[in-house]
Parts: sequence; structure tokens; C-alpha cells
Amino acid sequence: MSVERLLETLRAREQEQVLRFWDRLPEGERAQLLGQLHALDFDLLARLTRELSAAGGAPAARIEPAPVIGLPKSADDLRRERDAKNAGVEALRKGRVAAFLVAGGQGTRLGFDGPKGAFEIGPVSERTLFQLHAEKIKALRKRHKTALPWVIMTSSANDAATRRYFEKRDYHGLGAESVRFIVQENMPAVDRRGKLLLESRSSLALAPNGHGGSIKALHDSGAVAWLRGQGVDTLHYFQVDNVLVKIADPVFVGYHLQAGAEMSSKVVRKRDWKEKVGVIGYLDGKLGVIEYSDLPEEQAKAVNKDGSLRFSAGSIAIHVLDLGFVERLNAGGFRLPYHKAEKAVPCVDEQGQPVKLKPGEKNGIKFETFVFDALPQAKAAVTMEVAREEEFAPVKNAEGEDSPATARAYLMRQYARWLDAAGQKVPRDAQGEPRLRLEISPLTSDDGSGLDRLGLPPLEAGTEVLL
Ligand code: UD2
Repeated sequence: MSVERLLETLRAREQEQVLRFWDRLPEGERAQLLGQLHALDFDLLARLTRELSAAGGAPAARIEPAPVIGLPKSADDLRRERDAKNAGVEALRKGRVAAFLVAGGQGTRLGFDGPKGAFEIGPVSERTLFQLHAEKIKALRKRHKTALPWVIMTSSANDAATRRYFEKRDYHGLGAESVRFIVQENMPAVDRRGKLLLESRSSLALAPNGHGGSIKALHDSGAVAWLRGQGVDTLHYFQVDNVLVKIADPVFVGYHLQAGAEMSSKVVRKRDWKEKVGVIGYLDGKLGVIEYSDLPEEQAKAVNKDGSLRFSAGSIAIHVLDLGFVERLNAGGFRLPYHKAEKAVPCVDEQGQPVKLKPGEKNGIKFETFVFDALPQAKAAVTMEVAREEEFAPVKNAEGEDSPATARAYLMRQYARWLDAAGQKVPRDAQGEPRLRLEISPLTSDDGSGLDRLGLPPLEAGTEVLL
């Protein structure tokens, strides 16, 4: 599109304010802005901004709980779990499974300068989140003698830094050819009237298009074809911030495959009705995630006969995706819905000066897609409950709940349970917390097995143990 055509489009869409500083821009900066504008889907933007001013939201859906494979209780449950595990292990051995990490988020809440995966989380060592995940993958490759390729989604804001991170650390020993980076797209931020915001005189205010963008990025980047070429048909999706994630858990993969599912999800039992996680349930008869803000208090508080919460299946953003489903979601264009979120968006004013926002002030709207919005389109799906203390401890905030401190505590408790089971007596305080700092590399053990063969000396309170 020529500059003239673009200007016409911008005028027609009443967005010509983005060229306010054009006459004063050096050539290189003009090229940057032009590139961003050319990449914009103006029809989509027009639709989304129209919806901003539309009165009222969608009518409330009829909400019902969905069936969940619970934690095994009976001998039958354990048998079913073992069968599922066998099916998952077989798929892994045959090279049908790949790991898929989404790490394109901006990690604003953690306040860490760099890709979140580079954050050091090891309770004793400087092991980063990326290293923790990489070593789990390495351990799985060895155990199941499988290629287990790893696809990592970044965004334009952290792609270069993420690639540099992995190059510098030699891909944590995984082999560069088995790790593939894909970049998600950006969406422009707008003000309340739907006008595109400028981050600087020569750049739109852009933000990653949400983790749902992973479905599109897998396809557009050629990663789907790359995976198919290796015989992969099943993806294990996980988020960068969960230190306890069981990557490519064979039980989960097995249940998914046995059910012929297209998309499956892991859930934990909600701590209480107020916990801010989406729950998996039926919305007007279709499986999906009901965001906590959309679950009316009365429903959120509702209990079953045994006193348990009626809506208790808290989504922890771990999924198995069938590659054919990913292809289907992209056939005829990407169709996940966009959610709008009011946020503080750094931008410049009409004079090109940075707008000073008051603390907490939200001046803009960002558009994001969510991967779980694909669930209603899945022909079959499995929802599996897992134990929170074994599988879910995210690093979201700098302090308090879901912080590095809580994630390290969860890790150390898990290591302590493994060591106890291996015959060690882990010194504990009155609350049962380990009285020493513990860390076990997934390369030493990723599930507690083999620790009994290490011949460890007795563990002493107040020390640091790195295995
Ligand atoms: C998400 C879920 C929440 C719960 C929780 C579990 C949503 C809206 N909520 O909460 O229900 O399951 O996770 O931890 O999803 N990411 C990208 N690109 C993006 C945005 C995010 O790759 O454009 C990645 C990000 O790097 C991270 C993950 O997605 O790995 C989660 O992002 P988040 O921290 O923004 O999700 P959160 O805490 O809102």
C-alpha cells in the first residue's frame, strides 16, 4: 500500500492522528511506523472499536459444571490412571508429543526487566524458569527415548532477548535444532473512543495479542508443518510462570488420546469461592472457561450436597492440543474472540510528550485473545483434576500471593516430600515446613524417583542442599 493509499484508509477510518508527527520524522522512523500500519487489520480494528461503544454486553449464559476426571480414590480410578499413563507413554515413545510454552507476556506484575523465563527461581541455585522447564524436557527425552521438540512462543517485545538467552546458555543442552521460537502478533491499543494510541511519535502503542495468539502463531510461523514433519500430532501447552508444571504428563496425554479429544485441560480445586481463577464449565451447553468476573457470586458460592463448591474446577492454563484441531482453528482465518481490558498504556500526547498517568489511571484499551476460548470448538475434551501442591505454583507478582517466594516454598515442599518418600528425614518446623533450603535438578529427579539411590547423608536443619 502506498503512503497515499494508507492516508486515505486512515482518513476513512478516522485514525489519521497517528500521522500527526509524520512531516518531522526521519526516514527510518517513517519506515517503522509504515510497517506497523501496514500490518494492521483495519476491518478487525473497526469491529472491535465499534463493540467498545455498543450498549450492554452479551446476555448472561446458562452456566453449569462440567464433568471432571477427579483425583484417583478407588482401585478402579487407579487402574484407569495406569491405563491412561500407558497410552501417554506410548505416544511419547512414538515421538507424537511436543512441548509448547507460551512466554510472550509482558510480565508487568513481576516487575522483572527481561523475559520472565530468565527470572532466577531456584531456591538454592540460580536456576531460571527457562532452565527448570528445559531440564524437565531433557529428563523426559531421556526417560522415554523421545525427541520431544519444544516450541516457545515469544512476542516482539521479548523475542530477541529470549533467543539471546537460549543461545548464550547453549539451549540448556537441548540442541538448538530441537527448540523452535515462534512470535505472536501484536494488537494496537486504543483510547476509550477507539482512537489508535501512539507510544512515541513514530510508533503505535502495541501489545501482544494474548495467549490465544499462540494458535495463530503456530500456524503462520510454519511450526505446525515443522512438527508434522517429525511425526508430532499432540501438543502439551503450558505457561512460563508455573514452576510445578508436569510437562507432557503421560497420564494427561493418555486421557486426552483415549477420549479422542481435541483440547484438554488440567484444573485444581478452587481454594474457596473467592479465588480469582476461571472455572471450566458449560456455557449454554458448550464447554469453556467461565472467567471469575463473569461467575455471579450466588453461583460462585453454590455448594453440592457434600458441601464442596459446585463450580470448583479452577483452570491452571495447562492443556493438551491436537495438532489437527490447531489446523482447523486456523482454516478460513483465525476466529478466537477478542477480550478488551482497560490498562495503563504508555503513550504520547498531541505535542509528542509522554502522557503522565496518575497511579492506577487506565487510559487505554488492549485487545487479547485467550487460548481457552478454543474449548467450545473442540469436538471432544477432557478435564482432569490435579493436586495443586504437586502441579500449580505460578510466579505472577513481585510479592505476596503467587510470587517468587511462594513458588520457591511450593518447590521446596515438593522436594521435601520426595526426600521423605526416599527414606530421608527432612527436618521440619511446627507448621511442617522444611527447615533447610532444598533444590533438586530435574536432571537428578523430576518426580522423586531415584533419590533413594543417591546415598545421601542425613539432612541437617539450617543447611542448603542442592541435588
Ligand atoms: C491466566 C488465566 C487464569 C489462570 C492463570 C494460571 C487468563 C485470562 N487467565 O492468568 O485463569 O489459568 O493464568 O496461571 O488467561 N502470554 C503470552 N502472550 C500474551 C499474554 C500472555 O504468551 O499475549 C503468556 C504469558 O507469558 C504467561 C501466560 O500466557 O506464560 C499467562 O499470562 P498471564 O500471566 O497474563 O495470565 P493470568 O495471570 O492473567
